[in-house]
Amino acid sequence: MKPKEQTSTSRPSYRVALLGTKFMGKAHSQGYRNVNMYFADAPRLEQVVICGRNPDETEQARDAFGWQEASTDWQAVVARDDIDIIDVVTPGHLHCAMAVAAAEAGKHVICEKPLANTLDEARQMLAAAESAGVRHLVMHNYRRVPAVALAKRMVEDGRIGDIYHFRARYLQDWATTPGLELVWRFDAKQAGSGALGDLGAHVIDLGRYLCGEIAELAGTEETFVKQRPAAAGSQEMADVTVDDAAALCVRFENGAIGTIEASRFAPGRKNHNTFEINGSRGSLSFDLENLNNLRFYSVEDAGDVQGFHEIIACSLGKHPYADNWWFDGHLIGYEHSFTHTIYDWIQAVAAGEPTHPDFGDGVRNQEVLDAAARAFASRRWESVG
Ligand code: SOE
Repeated sequence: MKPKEQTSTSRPSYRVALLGTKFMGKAHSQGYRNVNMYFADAPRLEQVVICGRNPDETEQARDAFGWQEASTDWQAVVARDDIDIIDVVTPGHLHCAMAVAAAEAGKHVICEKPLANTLDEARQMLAAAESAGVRHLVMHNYRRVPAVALAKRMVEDGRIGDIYHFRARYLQDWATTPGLELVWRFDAKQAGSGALGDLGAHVIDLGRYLCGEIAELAGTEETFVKQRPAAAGSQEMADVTVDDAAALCVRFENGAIGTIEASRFAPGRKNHNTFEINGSRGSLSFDLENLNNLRFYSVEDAGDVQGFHEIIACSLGKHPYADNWWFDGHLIGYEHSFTHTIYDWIQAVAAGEPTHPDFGDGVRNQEVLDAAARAFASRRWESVG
């Protein structure tokens, strides 16, 4: 086998506007720039306009990320009739206003995770998208890391049997940087929550995707550094108003039990989004810091070779998305998960079909985050939803 060839066919095209210019602006732009190069059957995507607050920074992003225009007026961009898709990659406090305006303007909408800062906002976003009859997606990109998509296929095929455990943690350490100022992720008004919503939302989505709905939970949170410089180099200190870390104990509707952790205070863990699923016929284990690989243990293996297999999930004709990239073993990276997500999304938009995770998944995710906040306060088990 060999990678798919590029075929030039006349295909529908979609004009995109991106609201946001920072880290996620770069990651999403990379996806828009590459989807037509590597996925020959994808509708054409046109990077029309990128929006930001600062004119100079937005112009730099336009030039660097391959957009035709730059704007600092997101409302005007959302109202344009030459835009088909709005992609929201701003801090969480802007998600609801932007996504609702986009839906009401008849645009298909992508939004970064978590969908919103509150359950009420998330429900407003879903209602607006459904009422407008537009397609909607929340960018839980890790579902489309090939090794994770392979894990999903293996669970669905019964390769690990009935699920007993989902054990997951998403650990980073950037917040332990000495003297780090109060960036927006430490401010509840902008971010909603801290590690719980930023990192925990990803793990909650993977738990829902791979193991089913979470029924109830208990948990705790901590803010280890309670004040930070109000701005870089400032002597004035400001309060951190979100969690630095959270730990949950969860029970799934199907009877499985598990643990979910999210922390920005794990020195040495740079982007350590890892899960293990244990079932009646075997186990699966994944680590984003080794994202091409999936580890699989099967009780079917004969005694003398029992052990975790290390699967390199990028083989042509075998693994999700592999045919669109390179020959076996050439590996891919974090950014490819955005390209895969945008590819599946635009295929669904063109076909007039829903794709997941949609805003309904975003609401379910927000219900888990909301239950976690209630559990932190009550110090009791809380139901989800
Ligand atoms: C946090 O640092 C972060 O950028 C998350 O916000 C992203 O969702 C994750 O993919 C990488 O880490």
